Amino acid sequence: MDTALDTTFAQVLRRSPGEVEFHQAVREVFDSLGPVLRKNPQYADAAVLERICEPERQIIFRVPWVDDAGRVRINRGFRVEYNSALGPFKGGLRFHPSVNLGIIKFLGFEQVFKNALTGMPIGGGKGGSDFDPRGCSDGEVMRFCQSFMTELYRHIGEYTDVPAGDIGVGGREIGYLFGQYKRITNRYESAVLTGKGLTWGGSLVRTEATGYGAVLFAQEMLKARGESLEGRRVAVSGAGNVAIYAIEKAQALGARVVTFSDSSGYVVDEDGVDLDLLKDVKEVQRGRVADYVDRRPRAEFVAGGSIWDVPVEVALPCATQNELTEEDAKSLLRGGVVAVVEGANMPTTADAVALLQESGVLFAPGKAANAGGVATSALEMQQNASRDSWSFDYTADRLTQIMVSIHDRCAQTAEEYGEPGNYVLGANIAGFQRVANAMLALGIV
Ligand code: NDP
Ligand code: 2IT
Repeated sequence: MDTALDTTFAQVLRRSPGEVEFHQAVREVFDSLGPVLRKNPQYADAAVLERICEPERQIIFRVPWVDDAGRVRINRGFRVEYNSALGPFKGGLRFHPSVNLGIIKFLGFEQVFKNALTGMPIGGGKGGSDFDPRGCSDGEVMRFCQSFMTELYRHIGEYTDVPAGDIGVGGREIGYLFGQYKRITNRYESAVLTGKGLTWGGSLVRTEATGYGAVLFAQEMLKARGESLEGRRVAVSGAGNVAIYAIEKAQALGARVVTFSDSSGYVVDEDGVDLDLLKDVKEVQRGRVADYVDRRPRAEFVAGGSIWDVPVEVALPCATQNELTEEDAKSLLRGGVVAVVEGANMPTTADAVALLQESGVLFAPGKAANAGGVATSALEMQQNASRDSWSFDYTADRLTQIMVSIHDRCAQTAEEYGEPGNYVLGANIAGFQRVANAMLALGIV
């Protein structure tokens, strides 16, 4: 790294000790920025780098709730309002026991650049809680969401900060959160949250958008090399919102998805995933991936182990951070992988990314490839602002245009900086420049 980057990175380490995922996310962006800083001394003069690393506001709060047994439970709530140079803070809420401030900061930091890449008027933020919805009744989830919103409501708003879903937060949770916001504020402020249900302000295609978008990005990347997804063997990790709709789009484009997973193991289905069955298991029954094989005798469930041991040509990590390590990258290379596209946020470790890139594998970073979700959230905000709702096809076309333009922006930027095909560099530089230029224009704030 350059000296300016070194100094700022040392400051990040000093200010945020122990937040390893946050350090990893900053490091990954900084590794791309040397040439931009040399070309643009005005960024250093205005301390853009230091300011971009420091969230504008960080909110941490107690979330008390009562479980079905009448026991009082306490969780910790977070909202990190990272950067609002381009628009209101925008980003999801994650409910998972692993959530802590460092995780939310890494996600918020990534979100700033991702949202910039969409070309839409949205700043970056992220929030969540160490609450574990798994095993909770609907009533418990509702009471938790109501308590969470009883503090969060004062910090958010259509023009201020617009949360959405992430791991553990889907349509059900957004419903309970929106209901409590509406009740407390006595306002039907639709655009305060995105990912809403279709009858109360939600947008068609938002549910599908992240997974669809990641596959559209994969298709563009392959197309740039004169290849396609047609007939490819594909692995998609996870079995949640992003994974399910990545599988759906990959199959629609003629690929054969042979494996998916959750935190207990992975399923191999050589006949290709039966998506109706998977949706029933996950979206209707809220079950585990192992339940899929009970109803699909030819499929196999492998407890533990690594999904990346399954030989495939295209890998889509769609579960969680650091789920694809250097060892996994070696397995993928042995299995003949040609493209890795991140549906999740930072699922690939830094050494794994380096190995894949050195080996000539096409690699798409999450902040570009999974931006379809937040971009469609911005489309939901547009529909809410104009009190309109668009058709599925119109919204899906907008998503496609956005993913193609993110792809092209990353590819062109990489080329401009002398590293054609380096989508990590392209995404980081293009995202950074859009935020940095807005920050320069807005003065020292
Ligand atoms: P969901 O909660 O719907 O699903 C998460 C899935 O990942 C579950 O199947 C979960 O399994 C699995 N998973 C979680 N941790 C692990 C692990 N350690 N090993 C294996 N599997 C694991 O979340 P989403 O699909 O919404 O989010 C997935 C990823 O995509 C996250 O990184 C998120 O930040 C990112 N993302 C999401 C967007 C969205 O619009 N939802 C937009 C952009 C990015 P289990 O049930 O066992 O925990
Ligand atoms: O990581 C992400 O981009 C999301 N979880 C979606 C954020 C959003 O505001 O739709």
